[in-house]
Amino acid sequence: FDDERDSGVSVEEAKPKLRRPPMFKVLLLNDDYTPMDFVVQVLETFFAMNREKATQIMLHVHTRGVGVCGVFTREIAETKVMQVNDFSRSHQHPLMCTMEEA
Ligand code: NFA
Repeated sequence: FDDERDSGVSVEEAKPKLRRPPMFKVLLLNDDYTPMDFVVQVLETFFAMNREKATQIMLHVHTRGVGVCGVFTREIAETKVMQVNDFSRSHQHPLMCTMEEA
């Protein structure tokens, strides 16, 4: 029982010093060669967007040069970037996906 007694550190009353993890925007960059349909396919496949949302984001990237695909914790964002860039490369499109802290 000796190691079960109250240590003096309150479990119930201590302020839980929990912090939200850093968040990262996953970005898609415009280029002159990647077909619009391919970009829409990427947004549907890797970011779970419906056709309408994917088309809206694709057109935003096309006209503004860059757009946000989603905001994720570091590991998820890194995985998305790798998956999209591998997929684009495997289809020989120059589409570029990057990330930056939100
Ligand atoms: N700009 C590309 C085209 O005209 C389309 C595109 C959109 C590429 C968004 C990359 C990102 N075919």
